[in-house]
Amino acid sequence: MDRSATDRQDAHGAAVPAHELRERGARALWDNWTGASTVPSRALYPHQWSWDSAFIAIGLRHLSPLRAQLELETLLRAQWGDGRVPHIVFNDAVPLDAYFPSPDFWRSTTAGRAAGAPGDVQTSGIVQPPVHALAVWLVHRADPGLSGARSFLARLRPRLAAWHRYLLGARDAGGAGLAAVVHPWEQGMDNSPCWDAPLSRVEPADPAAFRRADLDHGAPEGRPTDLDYGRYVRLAAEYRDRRYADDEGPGAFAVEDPAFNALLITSEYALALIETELADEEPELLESAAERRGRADALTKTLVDRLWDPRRELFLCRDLRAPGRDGALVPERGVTGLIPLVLPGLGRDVAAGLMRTACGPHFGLDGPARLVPSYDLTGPAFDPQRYWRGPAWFNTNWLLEKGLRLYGDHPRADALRDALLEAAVTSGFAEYVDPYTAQGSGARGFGWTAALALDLLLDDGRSRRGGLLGEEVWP
Ligand code: 9WN
Repeated sequence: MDRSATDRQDAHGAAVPAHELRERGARALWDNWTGASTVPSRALYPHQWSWDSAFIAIGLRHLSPLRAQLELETLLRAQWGDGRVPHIVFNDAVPLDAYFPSPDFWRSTTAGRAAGAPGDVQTSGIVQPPVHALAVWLVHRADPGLSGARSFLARLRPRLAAWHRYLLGARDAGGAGLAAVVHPWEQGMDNSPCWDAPLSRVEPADPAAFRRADLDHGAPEGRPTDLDYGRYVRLAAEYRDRRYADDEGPGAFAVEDPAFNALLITSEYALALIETELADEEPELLESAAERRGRADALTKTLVDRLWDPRRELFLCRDLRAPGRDGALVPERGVTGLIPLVLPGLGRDVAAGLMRTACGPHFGLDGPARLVPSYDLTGPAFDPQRYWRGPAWFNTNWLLEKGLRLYGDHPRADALRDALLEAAVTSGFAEYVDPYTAQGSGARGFGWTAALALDLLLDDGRSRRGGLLGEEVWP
């Protein structure tokens, strides 16, 4: 039975039919729309965030392909000359004290000038996971006629190519081909226990030197600690003071992360599809597309070589600053380690191992968890309330739903889809939920929660058959 046609219950037990869910999701996205892009949350995150916008565009394409295109265009207009896509594009109309770190901390137009930061918009200087080529491709597919008429792909393709070039070049701090993140905010799972060891070497900034705006809106027991914030601030300030240069090597924190690289590989496949689509006009793009696919296949192998832990049957983070020639793997089980399930070239054994881990005691998919937690349910640092240290997030679960389908596990994917839709409604599109009870926390009417719920509800079934880009490698 297609559950999208059946009712779900809201927090008060009232039935919510599918059309009402669509209505509520659309309203949340409208409330967060600022005219050219969407904020994750009006109060807590009142600017444009990079990977949020990519996920939001993936949902928006079902409501308004035009708005979905504008969302991505606005973000990519703020790209720096060296190819990086900043993790925040600031809205000038928002007061400086509404979010920390604000534009006067990042100083992109001055400190970022040598790296090519744009002069007409203020941004941060770090990045977030590269979900953009995937989003651009899916948005194009939602309305190829409109996309063609607006030269959507042709205009964004060079920007996406420069973005990937930056990550695969300047950010290859480990020298093996994978991109490294130089700040926990870059990976997007800010205070994951996976960062505890690499962050412990970072001297925290003086707490008197900054004021946390997040605590004006979020409960302290759900947010990262002051000590973590001190370290985030120190790392970002040092990068800024190095003028955001990558050529002298990374600072105190450099990590090869499984999810970040799996999304980069996925986006390489998506960019190859974009290039193939444009090859009628520019035939040389066919060669580039073939190279890109080859590179994505090879990077998948590198990911397995460098980050797969056969004993834990999970991908781990590689801390490049740990003692040792190649740094060391971080022995923490984070949801980041499951995300490579979206990759078609993993190989049967690795994919089967990942699925066992998702369903076993650490992530509880077949057991006590309603949604996959951000961190090991049995881990010493597990906390069902505190940001990325336990709660379940909608974007990671949406990715896992696609991975399960890619490897042919439709019953589990269907169950996860239902659980996500249910949790989205009952929580009022919460930023994250308790993995056991699905009780919501953080912001409500949160952008990617609404967008990805809409995507699960409204996709045409093609992606439900086989992964993010429609492949099915293991029937
Ligand atoms: C820092 C906007 C962002 C998400 C991140 C999430 C949180 C910011 C913060 O909010 O990070 O970038 O202030 O905590 O961790 O994934 O993109 O929704």
